[in-house]
Amino acid sequence: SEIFEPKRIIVTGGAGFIGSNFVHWVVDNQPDVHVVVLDALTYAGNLDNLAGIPEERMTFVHGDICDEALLEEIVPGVDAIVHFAAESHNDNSIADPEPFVRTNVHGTFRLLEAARKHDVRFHHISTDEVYGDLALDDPARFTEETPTAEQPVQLHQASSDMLVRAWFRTYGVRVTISNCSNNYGPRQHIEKFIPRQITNVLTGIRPKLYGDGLNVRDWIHTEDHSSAVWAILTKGRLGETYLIGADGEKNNIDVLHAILEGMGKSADDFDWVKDRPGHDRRYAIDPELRSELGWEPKRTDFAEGLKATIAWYRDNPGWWQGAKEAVEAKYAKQGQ
Ligand code: NAD
Ligand code: TDX
Repeated sequence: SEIFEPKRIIVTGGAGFIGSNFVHWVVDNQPDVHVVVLDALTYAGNLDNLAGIPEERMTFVHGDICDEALLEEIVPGVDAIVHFAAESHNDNSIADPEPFVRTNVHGTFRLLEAARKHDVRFHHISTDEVYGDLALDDPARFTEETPTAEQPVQLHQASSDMLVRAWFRTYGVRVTISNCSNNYGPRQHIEKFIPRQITNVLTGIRPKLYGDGLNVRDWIHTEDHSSAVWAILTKGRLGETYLIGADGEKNNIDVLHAILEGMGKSADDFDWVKDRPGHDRRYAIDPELRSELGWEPKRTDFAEGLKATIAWYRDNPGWWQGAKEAVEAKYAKQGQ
């Protein structure tokens, strides 16, 4: 099948965790591509995430994906929009869902309208959590056929996926969707599980484990997510949904033990805290991407990846220290 070769792409949410890792990946691996980052720099966005990228490779636009007039300025003439911008943290969505509906649903709608008007290829970054959760002993994993979930924390993500499918079917917008499992790696916000615990240890706070610690997440290094998105953007079938995963299932307590061990702490050096309401038990991806697009994850050694991630937070205290107190104060208020 034909290979799509975009030369100028908009990356929304490119100052966030996964988006910035994708921008670095494109700059490092696709020398002919110019990236336009569109990011509102919410609490989760950080311009430092794009430090070191030369001007001739990237243009940064500070703005909101819901801003129709701004999209009219920057979308004409680009070949593709790769859409990472979102409210992404489940604990926040339980506490206050409104920004999630605004950015994830209305923002995706605005981008789809701009892509339709200017005939621009659109790739939508979604998440495995739209498929709800699995029992710990379920032999099945999520596939493209798994029905979408019905919990509030997932509905805004599932809704945006439905919009994308509708804009393909009704208006013929050239779309693809990917639903990836849990990412880890450098530049992840310290509200998330792995960076929260690493920076807890670095600041002398005991790590915090929700519930019984047996919830399972399917971990993938963010670099592998980036290469998978590029494979889908350039070789994926239009209208298709692709699940991205790297066979990385682990329960939270095992991940925490690996962090503690890697940082010279004893295995019981942490606190059990209040569980997340409606806490999804297990996410697990059955990736069909490999055979179809020839994509393979490379960073599948979790111990090595975790070690590198711990080193990154240790070596970059200036990146996270300013946010630490407020993040922990917010969690303390929630009993977490
Ligand atoms: P993040 O919270 O680190 O980054 C989100 C970025 O979007 C930030 O830079 C923020 O400033 C920007 N943004 C938010 N609202 C915006 C708006 N209205 N206009 C413009 N920019 C806006 O998120 P992340 O972890 O990088 O996740 C990105 C996407 O990938 C989300 O949809 C998330 O659900 C999905 N995903 C995440 C994971 C994971 O493990 N983190 C796994 C699979 C899928
Ligand atoms: O302090 C903590 N202690 C703890 O036990 C935190 C922050 C989390 N947890 C648990 C909850 C989850 O079982 O760790 C697991 C991972 O939590 P998060 O990092 O919040 O990720 P998760 O809820 O699994 O959501 C992630 O995957 C789906 C991403 O953050 C989402 O953006 C993505 O859509």
